[in-house]
Amino acid sequence: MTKSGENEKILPRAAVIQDISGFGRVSLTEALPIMSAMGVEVCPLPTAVLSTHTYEFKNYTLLDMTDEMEKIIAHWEELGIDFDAVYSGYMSSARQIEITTEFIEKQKKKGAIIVIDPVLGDNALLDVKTVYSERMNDLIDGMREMSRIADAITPNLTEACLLLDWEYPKGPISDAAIKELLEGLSQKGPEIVAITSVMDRESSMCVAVYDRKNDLKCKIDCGYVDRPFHGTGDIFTSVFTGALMNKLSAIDAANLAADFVAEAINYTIKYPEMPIRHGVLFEPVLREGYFARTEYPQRVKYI
Ligand code: PXL
Repeated sequence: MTKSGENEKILPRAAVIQDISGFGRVSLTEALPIMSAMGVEVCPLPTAVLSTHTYEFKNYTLLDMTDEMEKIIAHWEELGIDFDAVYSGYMSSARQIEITTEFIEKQKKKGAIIVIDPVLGDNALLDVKTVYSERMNDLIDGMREMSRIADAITPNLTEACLLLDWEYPKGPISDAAIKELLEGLSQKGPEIVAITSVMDRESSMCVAVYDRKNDLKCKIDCGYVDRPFHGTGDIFTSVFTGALMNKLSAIDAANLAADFVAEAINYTIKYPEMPIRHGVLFEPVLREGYFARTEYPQRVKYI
């Protein structure tokens, strides 16, 4: 087949750059089924292969794919494959961030939309002290730099604070503080910022979204369940990216992503015996044909 033949697309195509963890529902084991169900052709570029994710599991195996990533990209380039979107998540070395940045810069020039989830940590998880593992401390500067070239970023509140060098707030945060965070992150480059896991009142969680081009800021209500959930950031960014690729606006895409996560959480809380580290039950939401529905709840409140 010719180069241009390889690049012919029936569906929108995304390169998804993150780890594959065999057990525990994160990263590619979420992005692949979810984005496929949204009608996206997903091309995984694995950053690492793990036996499980790194939260609460001991003795997990981790095969770093840094060297392989360059070879995979070289082959894709040789074939002339281009992408409508690049979504990057968990990285296992600073060098990987450089490789990913170079790839993203080339794809962005060719018109790809760039979504970066600067995966680093989550204070909402009881015993994760800001970063998922010591290794993540070496990645903060790289994530800060790479986030600049994104069209959209999806940090959780911990990562938003790490990117801006803010102290993690101990309690609920005001709309004024939320706006400052959104603007601070957007000033660094991305036109769209969605911050997940934001507690805006006692017993109330939201996703805060800034669409700079349309000068819109909003909070998307996530409801509240008094326990942490794992792997929900990756689910959020998968749905969000798939929705942007299907031409939804930033705020509609974030509304859909938050609603999908809320449905997965509703299934999960039916099984209180399920450990946090097993993630959330998103599979039944897919089985029900979530993305074939014609209407979704509106959770948006402009600020
Ligand atoms: O969901 C974030 C994530 C992704 N990948 C790996 C992780 C985590 C968080 O624990 O350990 C390997």
